[in-house]
Amino acid sequence: MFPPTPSDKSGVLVRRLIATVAGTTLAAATLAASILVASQEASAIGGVTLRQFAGDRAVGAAIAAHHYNNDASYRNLANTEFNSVTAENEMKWESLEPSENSYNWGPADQIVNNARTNNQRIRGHTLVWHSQYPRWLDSYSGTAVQTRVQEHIQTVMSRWRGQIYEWDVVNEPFEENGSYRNSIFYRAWGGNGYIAQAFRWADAVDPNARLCINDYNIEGINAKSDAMYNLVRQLLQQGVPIDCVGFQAHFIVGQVPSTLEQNLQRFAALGVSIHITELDVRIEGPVDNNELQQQARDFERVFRACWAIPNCTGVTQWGVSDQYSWVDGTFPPYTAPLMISSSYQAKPAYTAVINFLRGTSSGPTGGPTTGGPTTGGPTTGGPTTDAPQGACRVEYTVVNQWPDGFTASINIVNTGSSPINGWTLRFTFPNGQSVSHGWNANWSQSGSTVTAENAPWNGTLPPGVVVNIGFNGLWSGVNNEPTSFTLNNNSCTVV
Ligand code: 9MR
Repeated sequence: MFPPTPSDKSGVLVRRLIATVAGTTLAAATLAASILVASQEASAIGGVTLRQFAGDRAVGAAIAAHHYNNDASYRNLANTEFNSVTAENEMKWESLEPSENSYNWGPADQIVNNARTNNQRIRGHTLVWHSQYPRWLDSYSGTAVQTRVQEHIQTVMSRWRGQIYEWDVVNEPFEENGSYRNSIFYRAWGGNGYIAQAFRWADAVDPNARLCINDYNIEGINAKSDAMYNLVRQLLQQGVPIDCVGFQAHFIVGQVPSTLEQNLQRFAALGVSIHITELDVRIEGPVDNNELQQQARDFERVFRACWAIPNCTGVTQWGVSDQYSWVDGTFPPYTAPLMISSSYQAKPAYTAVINFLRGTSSGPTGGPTTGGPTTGGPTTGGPTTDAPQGACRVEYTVVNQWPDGFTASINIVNTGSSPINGWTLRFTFPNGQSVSHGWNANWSQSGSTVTAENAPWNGTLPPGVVVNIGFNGLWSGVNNEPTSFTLNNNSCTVV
């Protein structure tokens, strides 16, 4: 393992804490200004939905604003089945800034607002990508490109600071053979230095967002995923604030790589989280039932592979239904790559995934009344003061440890009988450890006491629902687990 250096990480911590205060204020102001009502819709597919069994993971979909506006069935399924959304195109640079300094925020804002209304988390996609950047950028080179990339990251991430839980900061940096793509960014920096720089700039803007590098054809072990693995390891070693690797997972039916599980696990073992960001499994038309059954096995396998890894944050499919998938236009005669059909019916893949999720979901009733990581999020006004409410259970797990660093995951369960609205978790490190970067909460530390206040999207904690938070920390000598935790000043059971 190659830990981040302590000096770099403490610098990151100071920046993160300062920016956290600013981000919290902004998020609270935004929330106060909006009246947000959780969706009461029932899914058009059936009585239960994927998101009800997601636990603390994301079951997401890429959303297109114009289909959302024009197609009620699409909108219904987008709202009811998924607890996480990604803008399919609306947050790309060419969409946001088609002419220099002239921004088109409307469609992306709408996706953010709709997601918040429907208690969904939002993945940001994508900041630095060789494709779908505006043509005007091509008139620049060298440091002029660098300046504009910095402005782009700052402007875009600031707009939704505190509202986006994961950002694809860098997208598709590698060629298939594992060499760096010769993009405008690669040329402007004279090498791969743009990647570390983009993460540092992104971290300075929204230190609580999980910052990802995302690519395709890195799902199995091959030259490209080896290159990605080595890059992520080096970035961590250099103290670059990278938190996550996105595996796009654009598959052909029956061709999910045999090394998928092994590959995801080697990345997770680096201490980063992982996300299956753009899953689809295309079939060569005309589609027959055997192929739909194979597609179901492929989908279930990907969910299983993710769910087997504690720091796999979820699976996002690339679209809502087969109706508008990018696949038909790009790979004819391939078609029908998603879990929901073009007529908005559940396909065998949907059934396989919901059965898998039902089988693994925890919680008092198997989970059908809970909304996973997004429960109640946007309707709460952020952390409250420590009003005593409810009892709690906490599970603290060191999921990875290296010579002076570690990653910890904390599950918090409301074991009381009424919802907790706004929460603050406190615990004390026994051996001088420190938090260098946390996620899914606003983190701070004073002496050995650590405080984690709910993020805007997970402030409401219904009875029996688990919320997962985590952090990367530093340790030396001994790294014992904290033995007592309080939630809103109430002692929690520790398991
Ligand atoms: O699905 C997107 C499609 O509508 C766009 O035309 C296309 C343009 O390149 O991008 C598609 O999404 C891509 C994603 O942003 C990055 N990974 C590959 C996806 C499929 O091409």
